[in-house]
Amino acid sequence: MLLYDSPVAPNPRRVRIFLAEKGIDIPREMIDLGELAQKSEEFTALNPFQRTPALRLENGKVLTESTAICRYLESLYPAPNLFGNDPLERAEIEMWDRRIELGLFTFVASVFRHTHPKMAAMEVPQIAEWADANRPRVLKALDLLNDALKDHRFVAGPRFTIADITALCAVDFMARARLAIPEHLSHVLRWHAEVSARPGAVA
Ligand SMILES: N[C@@H](CCC(=O)N[C@@H](CS)C(=O)NCC(=O)O)C(=O)O
Repeated sequence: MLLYDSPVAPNPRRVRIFLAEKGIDIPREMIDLGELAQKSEEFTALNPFQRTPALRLENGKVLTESTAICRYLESLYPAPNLFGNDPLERAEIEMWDRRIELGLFTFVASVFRHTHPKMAAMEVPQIAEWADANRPRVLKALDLLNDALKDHRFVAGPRFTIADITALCAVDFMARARLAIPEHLSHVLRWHAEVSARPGAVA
């Protein structure tokens, strides 16, 4: 297997943290997004969507989408379990992972991609008003997350899962979009401190 990874990019980081939590290491090739290497002919042949991460398998197939890559790796390396052990837990983790990816990560990414000068070559057209429209959505999503974290220690329940990895990468990505966790969201702050202290968070 070969993982196409990009330093500092938040979606590849999801896979890096997942690998660290599993205690596994797989060979990597760096795709420099700053140099638009994702748009090269060679990488486009692997992933026509021109995004990282991507995982090339022994049989030549290529998986993309962070969650799909992690789900595949979960099947190969089941312990520790990060996707759920029974039908209800699996569904709850999936529910939260999708809520965070579609209802927080995407909003943060829109603010970053539509404001940062370095993103102008990737986000065409860059629309400042779209960033403005997404800032309050980020705050609303964090409010909802704060409410959920009143009742459970981690995003999807009492234990650390893939949903925490997605949420950690989304929340850390906020700094690059010049957004901060509001101070009154004490449960988000408490959760963020705890998950940031895990060894895998440095990935
Ligand atoms: N939904 C995809 C998103 C992948 C994605 O957007 N990756 C970013 C890096 S964080 C990328 O490759 N951007 C390059 C570009 O926009 O041209 C996933 O979960 O893997």
